[in-house]
Amino acid sequence: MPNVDARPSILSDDFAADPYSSFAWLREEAPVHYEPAIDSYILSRHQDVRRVLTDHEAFSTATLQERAEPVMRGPVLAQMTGAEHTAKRKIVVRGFTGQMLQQQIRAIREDAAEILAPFLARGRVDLVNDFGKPFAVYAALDILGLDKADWQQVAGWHGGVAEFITSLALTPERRRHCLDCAEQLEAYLAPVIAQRRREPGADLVSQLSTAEFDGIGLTDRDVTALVINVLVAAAEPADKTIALLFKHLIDHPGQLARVRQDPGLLPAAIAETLRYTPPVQLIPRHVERDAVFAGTTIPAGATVFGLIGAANRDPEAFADPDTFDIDRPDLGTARSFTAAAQHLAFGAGLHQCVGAAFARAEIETVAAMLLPLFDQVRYSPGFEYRETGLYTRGPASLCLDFTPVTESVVP
Ligand code: 2IO
Repeated sequence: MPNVDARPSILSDDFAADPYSSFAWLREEAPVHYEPAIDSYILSRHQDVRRVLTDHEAFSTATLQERAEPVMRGPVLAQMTGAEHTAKRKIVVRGFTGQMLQQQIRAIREDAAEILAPFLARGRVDLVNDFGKPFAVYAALDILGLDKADWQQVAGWHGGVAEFITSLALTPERRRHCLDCAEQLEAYLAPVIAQRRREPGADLVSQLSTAEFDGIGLTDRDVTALVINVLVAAAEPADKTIALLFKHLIDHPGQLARVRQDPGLLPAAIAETLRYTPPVQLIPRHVERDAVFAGTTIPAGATVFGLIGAANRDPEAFADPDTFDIDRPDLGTARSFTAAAQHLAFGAGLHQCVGAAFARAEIETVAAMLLPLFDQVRYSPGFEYRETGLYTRGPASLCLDFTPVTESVVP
């Protein structure tokens, strides 16, 4: 018998405190790691995670029927296949690219300036809780065309929905709370969808409400699920990415100075942040047919998790993977937000993140606004850095001091 206790479970406290220190062990010693508590297999090598995400015959997204559908109130984009997937994905893509994206960038600048305003004269901000979380919800509401006056309510419901999707184990009480949040969000959206069907605007809720697929419109259930899908997918990773970007830059003052001098380096800094510390750390798939990895068979019917965080630190894919380096030649910044990305932060294959281009524009816009404030940026006295989350992961807070400013940040 192997000494099973020597295997660091991804459900252990040690892993939760710092998953990155377990990744090398997983890739080298347990590339097919079984977690009995969640009856799932964990894959951590870059080529294996990519294979799970791109071999759609062998690995499907059927896991989302249990993992997401109860709180999404219907099927999300990632669950769809074939012509339906292609058609509906196109509708969603149009909602935040091209002309729509240009408008959204203007809204993002206004949102960011508004949320930041009270902290400027103080010269102190918690980039996660004061800024990132409200900002992430604002930006998602902008895409959808929902009322930002209701942001706090929506943020609360979003929290419950996201908790359901990203928890590896839920108590019955928490499960009930998450489902309550989802039901309230669904009830909140119902009259909005009815109104947009009557008087459509340019927003994504209107586009989904009036779209036709094979001559048939989407049902309320279909629209609701896609709206919640976009809300969660836009809001959940955004505050984490903003905070992680600034944490890494502050920890690497030379790279921070260069990015401040030349914001043209921001896409590289964002791409490297996504590689080094992806805000979505794992992706589940349902195994449709027996699959062999590193000599071990994962049986049809099993659930498998691709560990993006570990894949992105695989020395087979990236030289010196545990170093944050915005100049790394093996990242390929230009393709980092496309289907050709080498890092797996946006997934890969047919279901690769539909919002990648939006995410890049969003984070770049906000970071370009924050950078000029941060000439003397430092951690606030007594601040202790801590990350939370296994599925989606980011700083619990990021308390920063900077030189107070009195004038507006929006030029
Ligand atoms: C929302 C987990 C934040 C997605 C999910 C049910 C489906 C899909 C993802 C990402 C990130 C979220 N899965 N986005 O991993 O839409």
